Amino acid sequence: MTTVLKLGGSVITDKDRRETVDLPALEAAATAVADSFADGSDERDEHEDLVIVHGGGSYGHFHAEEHGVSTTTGTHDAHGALAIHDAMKRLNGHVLDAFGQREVPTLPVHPFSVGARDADGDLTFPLSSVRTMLDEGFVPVLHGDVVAHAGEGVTVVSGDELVVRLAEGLDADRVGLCSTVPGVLDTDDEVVPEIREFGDVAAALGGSDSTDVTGGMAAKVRSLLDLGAPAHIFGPDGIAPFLAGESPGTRIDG
Ligand code: IP8
Repeated sequence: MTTVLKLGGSVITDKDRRETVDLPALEAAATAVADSFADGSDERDEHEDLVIVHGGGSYGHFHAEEHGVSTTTGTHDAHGALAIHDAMKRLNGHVLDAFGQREVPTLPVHPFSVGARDADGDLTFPLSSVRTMLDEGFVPVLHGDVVAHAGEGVTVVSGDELVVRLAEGLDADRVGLCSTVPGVLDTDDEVVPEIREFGDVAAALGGSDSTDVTGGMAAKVRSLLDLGAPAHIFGPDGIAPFLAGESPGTRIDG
């Protein structure tokens, strides 16, 4: 069983205050994952292989916006690219600390050093380091980042893109996106239990209202509909049930 879990940047940071971790939220997420590992046996039964991805929140997105960099518009300014990457490494350090303190065997994978985009913007992302870490019993932790992009210099790669790449490349069985909301909400703010095509929710999905260069819920739903595996979008309370094999929030299955 291979599980890919994304912790949204707006879950683990205060998205409106520059470089501010939401420590209680990050610690609660790390505890939920640690508890699922410690679930009564030495075997990691429910999610034998777990890969964690986290978003940019008030780290990557502030810097990306300042330097005018998105997933399609790049920069040739190395200082700008490094400002974004370094901010994401700082956030990744906080994430690793929280998981490490709870004995989850997390190790970082920095996408800037692994992936690249071709001139069409398509992402190449070799998975040998992730696969080897999994085989050795570790939990790789990736994050939204910047990558070299043919013809653009450097562009942003979102955590959601990485989730799709990981899910496809690792043939994942379960994909979970932990967001600040309890699922995809309809126009009455009720959680939509299942989405099978984008038209089901197009009217209800607006853009993200905080600084976010990679798109909000609409972009997430579109990318998850393209996956071969069912995906789930849920709030922070959904992490434990998701890792226990339940289906909290919205199930997305194109
Ligand atoms: O929050 C974006 O990742 P996301 C990362 O998953 C940067 O969209 C560098 C803005």
